[in-house]
Amino acid sequence: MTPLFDSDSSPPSREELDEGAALLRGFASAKAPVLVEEVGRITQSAAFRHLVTPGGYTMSVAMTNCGRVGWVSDRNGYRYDPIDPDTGAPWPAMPVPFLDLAVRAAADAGFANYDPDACLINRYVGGAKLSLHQDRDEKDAWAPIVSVSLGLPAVFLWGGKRRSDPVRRLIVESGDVVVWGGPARFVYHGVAPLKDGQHPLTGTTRINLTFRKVF
Ligand code: MD3
Ligand code: FE
Repeated sequence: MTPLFDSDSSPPSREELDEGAALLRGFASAKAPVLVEEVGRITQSAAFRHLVTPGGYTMSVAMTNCGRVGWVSDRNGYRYDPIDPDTGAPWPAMPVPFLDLAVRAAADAGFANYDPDACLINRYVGGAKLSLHQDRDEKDAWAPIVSVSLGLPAVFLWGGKRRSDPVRRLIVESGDVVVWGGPARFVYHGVAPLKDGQHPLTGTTRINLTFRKVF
């Protein structure tokens, strides 16, 4: 008999974080090994790299993309680009298990017919962090961003619509999915420096998939 859930994890649950924002604990747990395997495949043709911000800082998080466009940054600014600037080739296609998971998670959180064009893949090692920011380069301001956490746990920083708003801290673990759209779409957020550790799926790293509707 196939167990419904891994013996070491709880059944999936949904928590409304805010209007338009839902935390689906364990939603991706059953598919996590397949998702990590697909990340390995993607990075064979589009390797993880440390992007440089327009301010000249090299990001501690390593990134790559799959889908019709990818998020990139350099000294000239941020953009979505159909071409990987490191290879000159289009980004790898979005794997079916990625798309399937993102669409099911969005629907579960109340966003029907989700149709993401991009998936940014972030890799954190101990000490890597993502400073407080808004994701505002996407044309569709209502469609959700779907975030899938894999591997080591992290502390999400969850603020408000203004940078100066108070910030909540939320622990996310492997298999947890956050969907934020509609009124929660432009909330400031980030990730606190990752604590060192070992995870059976991802070793010394945390991987986060963020699905976006760009066009
Ligand atoms: C959004 N990456 O790549 S969600 C990004 O864990 C990015 O790598 C995060 O933000 C990561 O642009 C994924 C983190 C997060 C936490 C709280 C939020 C996003 C949020 C609260 C509101 C809206
Ligand atoms: Fe973000």
